[in-house]
Amino acid sequence: MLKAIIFDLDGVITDTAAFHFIAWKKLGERLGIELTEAFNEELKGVDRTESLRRILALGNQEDSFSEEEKNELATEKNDFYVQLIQQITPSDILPGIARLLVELKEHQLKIALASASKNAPTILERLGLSESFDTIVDPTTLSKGKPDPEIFIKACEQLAIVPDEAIGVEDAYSGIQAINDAQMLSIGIGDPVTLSDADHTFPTTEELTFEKLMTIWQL
Ligand code: B16
Ligand code: MG
Repeated sequence: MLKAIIFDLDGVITDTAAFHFIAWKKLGERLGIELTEAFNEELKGVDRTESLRRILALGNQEDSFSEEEKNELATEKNDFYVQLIQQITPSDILPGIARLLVELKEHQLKIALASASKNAPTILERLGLSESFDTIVDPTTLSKGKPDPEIFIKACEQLAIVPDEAIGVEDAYSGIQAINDAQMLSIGIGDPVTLSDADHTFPTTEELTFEKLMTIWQL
């Protein structure tokens, strides 16, 4: 029996990738590392520390900083990112999501957030969606990031359900791997080729309706 839907944040509930890009690009410019939008795509769903490691590796600067200095660089990026996300409003909720969340609640389905972002609670608040979620996984409590299934398994534990009673929704390849390895039904939002491992894909969140989710669950 379907009991819950577990959502990723960036790329599913709202699009914060552009803000992450602006903030990483600014840090990159200071360090003499040029970031492209294509490279930013690969950072989707990847946590802050690992994103910084990949950026420094891109500029062959991985060994140029101590762990403490790397923490300072990550903080510098985050401070700028936090400033940028203050401009988020409920109008930034991706199409169809607000309605879907209401319908899930009307049908007594639980709703959880499984985001790598430590800023997720702030973003949900800016979107006016804090009350819509029954639980949020705290990424600081995890030992491994996506594609490890830990975050989705933890979301199920927090909801007191088992993974085969839930659907996971993700826009990133690594997130789909995490959902699949958690033994949950996976829904991808985006390019069906990139997300070919998902059980089902929708090109945008607009197509992700309550009716379609129910049909997929009953297949
Ligand atoms: P923060 P998701 C991820 O969110 C983003 O896609 C990724 O680009 C970001 O680096 C990560 O959160 C960590 O975010 O720096 O705010 O902790 O897709 O897992 O919702
Ligand atoms: Mg995402």
